[in-house]
Amino acid sequence: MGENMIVPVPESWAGQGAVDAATYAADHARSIADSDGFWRDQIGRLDWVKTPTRMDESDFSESNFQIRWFADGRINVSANCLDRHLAERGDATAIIWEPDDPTAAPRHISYRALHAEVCRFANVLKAAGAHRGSRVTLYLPMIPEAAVAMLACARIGAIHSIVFGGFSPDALAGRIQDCDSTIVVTADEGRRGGKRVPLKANVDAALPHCPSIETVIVVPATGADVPMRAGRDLRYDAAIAAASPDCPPEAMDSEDPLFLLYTSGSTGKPKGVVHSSGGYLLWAAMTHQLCFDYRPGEVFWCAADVGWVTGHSYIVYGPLANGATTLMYEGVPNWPSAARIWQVVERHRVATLFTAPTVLRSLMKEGDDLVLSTDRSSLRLLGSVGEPINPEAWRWYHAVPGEGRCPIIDMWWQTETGAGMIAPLPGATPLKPGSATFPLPGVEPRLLDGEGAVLEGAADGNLVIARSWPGQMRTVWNDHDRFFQTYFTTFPGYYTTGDGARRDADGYWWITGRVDDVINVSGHRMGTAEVESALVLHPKVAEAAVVGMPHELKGQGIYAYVTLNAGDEADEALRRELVQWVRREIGPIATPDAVQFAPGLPKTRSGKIMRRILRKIAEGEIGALGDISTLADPAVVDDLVANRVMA
Ligand code: 6R9
Repeated sequence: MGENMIVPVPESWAGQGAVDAATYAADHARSIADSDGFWRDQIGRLDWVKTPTRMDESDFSESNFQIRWFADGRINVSANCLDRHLAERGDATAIIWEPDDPTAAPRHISYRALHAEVCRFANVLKAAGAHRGSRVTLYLPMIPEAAVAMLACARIGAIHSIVFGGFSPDALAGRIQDCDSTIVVTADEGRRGGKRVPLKANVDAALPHCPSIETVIVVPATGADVPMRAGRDLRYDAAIAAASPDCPPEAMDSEDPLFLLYTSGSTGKPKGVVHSSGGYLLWAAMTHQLCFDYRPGEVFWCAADVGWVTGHSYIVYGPLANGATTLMYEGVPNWPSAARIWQVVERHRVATLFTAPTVLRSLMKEGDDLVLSTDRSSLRLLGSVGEPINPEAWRWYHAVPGEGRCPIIDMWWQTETGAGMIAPLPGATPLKPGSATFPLPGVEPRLLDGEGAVLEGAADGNLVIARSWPGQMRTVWNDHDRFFQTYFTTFPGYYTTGDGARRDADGYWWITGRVDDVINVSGHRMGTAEVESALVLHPKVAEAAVVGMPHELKGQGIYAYVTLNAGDEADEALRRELVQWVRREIGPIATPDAVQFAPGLPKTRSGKIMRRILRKIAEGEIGALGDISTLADPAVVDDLVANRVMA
């Protein structure tokens, strides 16, 4: 039914959007046929210290591999997000901060005030030794100081690496060690859903393993009394008060890294995805403006965390580059009640809400009354990101919160792509519930079969991208070879996304989910290998295999098969201990939903675990295990099926 249902551009939008259907078609066609000319027109979205004359110089081939855009341009990202807005909208609100506690006062921070604070903090960072190219790790709650710290790094050309506040001390340590950052910016504690997160204590637990760190800057977010180590730890408030508000922006090369962000892949440790200054900012700004039809004065709310790429591009860089008012929410959407998200919309007259399907599914089951008890007349647009949105959630989002009048912008993209790639434009694109619709200008998606042959017309296959775009990641931190191997060798000449997709008879794109060993839990990427490594660190675990399983709210849940060392007893206490163990090793987002003790795992004669079979069992599709004759010991399958865990 989904494929045939078309939701037309609403009356109220006809002729209203910045881009109509004909303009979109012409722009997309030109971006492919005359890429150079198209981008020469787009670079004017930003203020350059030196306007680039060179556009795309990327090449996906092995012999000449490079991703490079606007190479002779010079730019400062913080100046684009702050300074250039001061003359016209210095007193306009840049950030509205909504605190976790609904009875606490929100903050409104003007562009002028944000600019001053960023300059001061940039001077604090400089005094602590940060400079062009050095790495600064940010481990912060959702407070305005997170945006200040990002922009302050950008101002002096230091590279920020944000680590989500839900990650454990070990995960934090690994991400500090990989990039040898010299400074950590954190808070005494974070607040989320009425609970406290001991951020400074986590930093203290991580740092014995991080010799590169010289300075820790601590924002007093809750006022908790945390130990401060003399000579290493500084208080943010005291340092800011003593710093000069004068800090000229550093002129960076377009290709200089702006930030790195660790993300999970199908193998090995998380990769430090490196994004550029010029190309990334242009992509974030352009997609924010086109997809959300941003209009001056409106309140834009991306309800993500700055610890994920969505927060980077659509809480901070895209909106601020466009001079928007961006809402930053400290808490979670369903606390103290499932009405909170809509109460925030009402309180701040939000025009655009951008959230994840997992949030919608959890709110949907609480019924419509909580939504209907709020005034959502300010809403003009609704966005969805992070995972495929199921048509039921889409229709609910559209009909109930959106009152049938707000287009749903289902935007497909990845940490690696910098910002949106496949998404509707609200005034131009008739929608289909569950489809991300069409590629944005500059994006050339293709479908390939398993052998790499291009599929035309209506088809199902591997989603790849045939040419570079400005926001594409430039490398994996410290491992350019891994970058090439991971993304450009499966299908030579293409960027491999790791997602599967279908193109229907009308040309609409439907993302079907990951085709690799990455699972998507509540819109958060998790490498199955990471959870397995955490499990086998436990002294009683001999071997572990982790797969995704369908989960009503989370989209996918984590299903772990665990083989114990000989002599160790499988019982409920150990099961609970292993769940806690993984939470402690990685963080609560990696909490296994099901743990099955297995005397053996299904392996080929060459010793490879056959995950296909494990996935089917976790999914409960035990009638469809396929060919198991190549297994070294087909009998293990009977045991796995018999002892399947219902989560
Ligand atoms: C932005 C972000 C990327 C993976 C991606 C895909 C899934 C994201 C989606 C979507 C279907 C959408 N994904 N948006 N699937 N429709 N609108 O989420 O980045 O954390 O790197 O995850 O998320 O599977 O490959 P990231």
